[in-house]
Amino acid sequence: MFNKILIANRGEIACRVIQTAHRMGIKCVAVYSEADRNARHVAMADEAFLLGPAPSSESYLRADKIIEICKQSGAQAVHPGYGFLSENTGFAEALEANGITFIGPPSSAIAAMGSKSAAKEIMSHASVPLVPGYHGDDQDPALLRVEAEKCGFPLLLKAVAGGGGKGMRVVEQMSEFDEALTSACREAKNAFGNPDMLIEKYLTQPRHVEIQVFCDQDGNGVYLAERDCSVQRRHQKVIEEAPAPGLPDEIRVAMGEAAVRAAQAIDYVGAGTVEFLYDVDGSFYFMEMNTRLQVEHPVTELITGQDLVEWQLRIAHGEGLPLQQDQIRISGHALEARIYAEDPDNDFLPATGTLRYLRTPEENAHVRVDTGVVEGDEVSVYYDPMIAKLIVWDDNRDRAIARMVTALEDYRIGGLKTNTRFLRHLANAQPFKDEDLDTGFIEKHRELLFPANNIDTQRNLAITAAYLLESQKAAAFVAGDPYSPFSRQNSWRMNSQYARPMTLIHGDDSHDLRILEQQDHYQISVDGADYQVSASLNDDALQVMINGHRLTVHLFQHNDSITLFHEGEQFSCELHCERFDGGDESSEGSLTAPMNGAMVAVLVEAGQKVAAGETLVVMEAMKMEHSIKAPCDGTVSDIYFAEGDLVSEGAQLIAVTPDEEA
Ligand code: MV4
Repeated sequence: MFNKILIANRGEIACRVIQTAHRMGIKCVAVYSEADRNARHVAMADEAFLLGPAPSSESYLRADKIIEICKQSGAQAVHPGYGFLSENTGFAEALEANGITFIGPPSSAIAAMGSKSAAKEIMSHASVPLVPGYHGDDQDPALLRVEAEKCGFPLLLKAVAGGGGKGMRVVEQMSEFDEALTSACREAKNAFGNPDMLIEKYLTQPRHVEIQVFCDQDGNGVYLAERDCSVQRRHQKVIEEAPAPGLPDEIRVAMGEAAVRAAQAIDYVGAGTVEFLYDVDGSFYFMEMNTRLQVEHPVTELITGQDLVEWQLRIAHGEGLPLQQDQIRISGHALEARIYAEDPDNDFLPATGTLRYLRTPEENAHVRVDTGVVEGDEVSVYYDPMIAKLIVWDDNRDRAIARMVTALEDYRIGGLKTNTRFLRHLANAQPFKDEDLDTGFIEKHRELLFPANNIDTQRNLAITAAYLLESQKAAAFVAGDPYSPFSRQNSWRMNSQYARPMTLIHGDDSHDLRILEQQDHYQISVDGADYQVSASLNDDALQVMINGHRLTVHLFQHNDSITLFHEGEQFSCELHCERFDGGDESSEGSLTAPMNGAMVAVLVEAGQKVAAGETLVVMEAMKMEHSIKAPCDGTVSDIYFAEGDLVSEGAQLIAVTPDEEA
């Protein structure tokens, strides 16, 4: 087995490959860009080398530098992951030329699958079912018209050099064909440098079912069941699962055997995926073959109990297939959700920012998190904004879905927008549970998947206020002031008639709260609605009883912004920081503390003459400042607290002798 390999990738897949390699006792070399200097995969590797600046073209795509680092580090093989150089024939060839093993298929196999028409020609000879249509080299428009007539309508024009949904055009009827062909060719020429088209019968409600295949260097091949990746958005997979719901065993076998034939037809070695369009009538047709380990491979691992990266390493090192076909068993059901930094409410625009708060579901036999980030990491513009893959497994699909919904609720991310709420609504949608799956799923169920926010704003504001008060006490306790009224964790409460003000901003609305601290709870008034709230805080979890309803929520605060997480929903608001100039009647002229707080400024000295209304000291609480002013002309006689002291509500802060008394 290899002693040392280099992972020519980043993010979750780099971490994932390192995990398996380390389990097999293989040393790992990571490569990184300047933007990934502190990335998780760099920390996990045994050694790491800087490739260059952040842009992929200057880092992860620099094949020459990667080969140089292999020589420098003594790495015997390279795992390319997916994306970047994973399907780059030049890179595979250059590695082989330098005596370094490419953990993937022969470059000839990658090349063979690079062209849709060439791939289809190979498949047709391997008796792999193809969508009826035309995929010849003759691109004479007159001939294409004849082929279109034969195919029937609706038909699909597909760019031979296209992929991932690019360069496709549906033609409903013959009268549209010429214009569609002209524009499709023009687009393909501009996008791929190749105007050639193939014609296919258009399947209106296909599912995307793909087979995981593995071949060893002796030409043996097996399939490890299938994955259903129909739930996509603009050709980006969103949720993948294995096995494909409702796929009859005989179709599984026929599809798997066709996929193995497809792989063997191109002398494939290693992990590969053969994608099929699965039609409503039970027919299936070759779509394309991916010559890399797919993002969604974990769902196959969970239902087969196999580590596909271990298979890749063993096969790349010359070993035979770890299992024969009749030894491969599938059990249960697995789902994968791709967690992205993106904004579903803004057309899924990629989001960037800092992962200021990151809490992941507990991992166990049912829940797996493949991620390349940790709390505090930046999600940058340079790379795919995937935060993690959340994979769940259970005995059957319904239970697996339930686990996914719960795991998504437990996946809490603060600091940038993510798609977790969308994913939870998708996994929890009845049509998804009913297996109403086809590639148009998301569009078809848009109303369900993008529900309006119906959160209880006032209730959430009251809970947030309780959180702020509890976290302030916890902070005081941690600050080591056991005598501070803030630090009494158990039943500390002031029996006060002073209703402390707090202003919270939610969206464009400002909400003035009034908080009365009672013996064992807060009385919180929000926009006229009254809440009896008792709460206890443990790290980010707030157990709260509000008007008799007990629940647990999680909260995260960054500066003045607080985000509340509950059942997959998020609620954010801002603590309004304002200078509170004694506007409340109870503090008018009073030289006592209007609430618990800290002294932030003592502006006078004992013996100093002061004028009525002059600010003497300033307190701070709940990010608000309160100025204590002279009630009359006079002389400061005593100052009882210094700057930085914590003071209790009602404590005498300063004394002023009025002039008439002097
Ligand atoms: C099709 C099709 C319907 N009929 N071919 C999309 C990307 C590329 N992999 C092939 N694709 C399709 N080819 C015929 N003859 C529908 C799609 C398609 C699709 C396929 C799989 C997963 C998601 C998809 C989303 C839109 C269209």
